[in-house]
Amino acid sequence: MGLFSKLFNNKEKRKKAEKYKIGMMKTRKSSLSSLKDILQNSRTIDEDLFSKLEEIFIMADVGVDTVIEFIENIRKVVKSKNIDNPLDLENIIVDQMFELYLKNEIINTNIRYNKEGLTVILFVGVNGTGKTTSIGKLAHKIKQEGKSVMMAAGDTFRAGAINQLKVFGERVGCEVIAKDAGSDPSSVIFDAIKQAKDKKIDVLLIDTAGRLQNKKNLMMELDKINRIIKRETKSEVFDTFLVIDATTGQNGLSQAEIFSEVTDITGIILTKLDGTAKGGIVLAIRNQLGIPISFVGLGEKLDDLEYFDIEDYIYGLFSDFFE
Ligand SMILES: Nc1nc2c(ncn2[C@@H]2O[C@H](COP(=O)(O)OP(=O)(O)OP(=O)(O)O)[C@@H](O)[C@H]2O)c(=O)[nH]1
Ligand SMILES: [Mg+2]
Repeated sequence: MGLFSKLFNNKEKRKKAEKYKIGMMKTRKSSLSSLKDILQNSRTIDEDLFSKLEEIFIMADVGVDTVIEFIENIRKVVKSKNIDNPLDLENIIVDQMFELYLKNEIINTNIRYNKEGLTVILFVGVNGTGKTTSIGKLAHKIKQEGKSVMMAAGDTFRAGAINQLKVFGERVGCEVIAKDAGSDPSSVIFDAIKQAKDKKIDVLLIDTAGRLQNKKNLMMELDKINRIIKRETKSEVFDTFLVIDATTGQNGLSQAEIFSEVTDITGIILTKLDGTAKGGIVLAIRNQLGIPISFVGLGEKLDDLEYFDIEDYIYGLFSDFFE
């Protein structure tokens, strides 16, 4: 039994990972569905088998460079342990994926709470990735954890966006600070921080507009917002979460590169992992960007946002192996 299988031999752990198992069904049942069959129907571990494995993980959007490294690691283990039964690869694949993710550094996916007072979290990302929905979900989660939350409608571009946030505010039961459409986002943010501080709110979640203007404008707008947050909270430390839609695959990675160039991204919220067969994108993000994934969206309901957890994620990818 591999290290990872041992870990998931535990009922409690499986229960905790259940959301990932359900949410990642598309990836498991399409991109990775042939994995088990291929291992069962291969008689030896040879180049043909390795190239089939490579193809499967590339299909799942793990990213070519990452897949090459991953397969190479599997090859090494097979060689050093003299493994010749293809079925033994199940455990090796799972354990090596775990190692690939954990190499180098410890990943802190928690919110950086400001111990001195108000914690501010800014949400950025292109159109339709799920910023507003994720704010609603995160507000719900933070409230459930016993903290008070407020939202700021910093997406003043469309009236619809402001209303959407207000609806989330009602559902979650928290106040939403908003001005009319067309107002300066910075002035909404300024007001929201003031009110949140006056009311001794623990966490303020700030929505922003998703249109990806040219890089220079984006940079100027985010600079201005960052300055206001730092000045009004008297703190240099706050989280900026970049929201990426998992269904956009490698395109999401380029968005992350652009945003990283214009502002300091502290974490990624990867949404719609439930809606894609290419859930391997998590590993590509990890390997190519080096920005931690803080949360994943696993559905449209209010409680479908989970802290990113690599063990649960790998269980979501390979739970068929454990059955
Ligand atoms: N299945 C699924 N749908 C999601 C998830 N997160 C967001 N969505 C859906 O994605 C759509 C867009 O979400 P929004 O929150 O409006 O996206 P946005 O980034 O705020 O969009 P703009 O304000 O237009 O920039 C909505 O229909 C959401 O329900 C998720 O994790 N899973
Ligand atoms: Mg929005």
